[in-house]
Amino acid sequence: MAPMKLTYFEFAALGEPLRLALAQSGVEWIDNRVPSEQWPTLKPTLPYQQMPVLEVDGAVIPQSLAILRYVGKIGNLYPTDPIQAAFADSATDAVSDIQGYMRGIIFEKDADKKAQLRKDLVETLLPTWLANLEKALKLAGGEYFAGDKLSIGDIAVVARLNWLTDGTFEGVPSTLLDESPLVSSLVQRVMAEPRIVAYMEERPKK
Ligand SMILES: N[C@@H](CCC(=O)N[C@@H](CS)C(=O)NCC(=O)O)C(=O)O
Repeated sequence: MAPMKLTYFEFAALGEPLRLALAQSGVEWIDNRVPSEQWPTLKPTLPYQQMPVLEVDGAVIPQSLAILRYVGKIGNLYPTDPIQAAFADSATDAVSDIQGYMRGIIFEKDADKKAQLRKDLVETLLPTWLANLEKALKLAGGEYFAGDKLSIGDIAVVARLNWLTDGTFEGVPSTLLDESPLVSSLVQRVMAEPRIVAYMEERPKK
């Protein structure tokens, strides 16, 4: 079987959870990062005319969450127990909620509205979101969102938090996780996984 190929833009957004999950899964994969100038040519060839897509043995899988679950299933990162799988999905879906809001900020053209949306994100939405994640983790035993094992739900949350705190998303303080000890330890635990450490060292620094 040829290595899987993940095709996405060069930035984190919807691609980074998939890259972390692929890295953690241990499968062979190609990190195909498309420069924005090549996008207009590629766009009409893709199933939903959007990225990410994952190519597996000639099949082109669209939609980031479908890809994430697929990688979870083949990479032992998606619980076989339906209830635990639902908890992994809940964490992933909670990430989609905040992603929708962040997308609104990124695409807002009016500078005043953008600043207000950013303020609401940092002062209201993120603290509430983090408090809810903290509760979900506590309920699940404190370490992971789906029982006692790393899943795609943890990876989705951690990838989003990395993006929020690495300085690329303007206005989010580096102290974001100070009031969320369980979430904060989850980030450290996931980012210390040896395969993820290796991916972080090798990935393009851009
Ligand atoms: N629901 C889709 C959304 C994909 C999406 O919005 N992709 C964006 C990048 S984050 C894209 O391809 N934008 C370029 C375009 O639509 O032309 C998913 O989760 O994969």
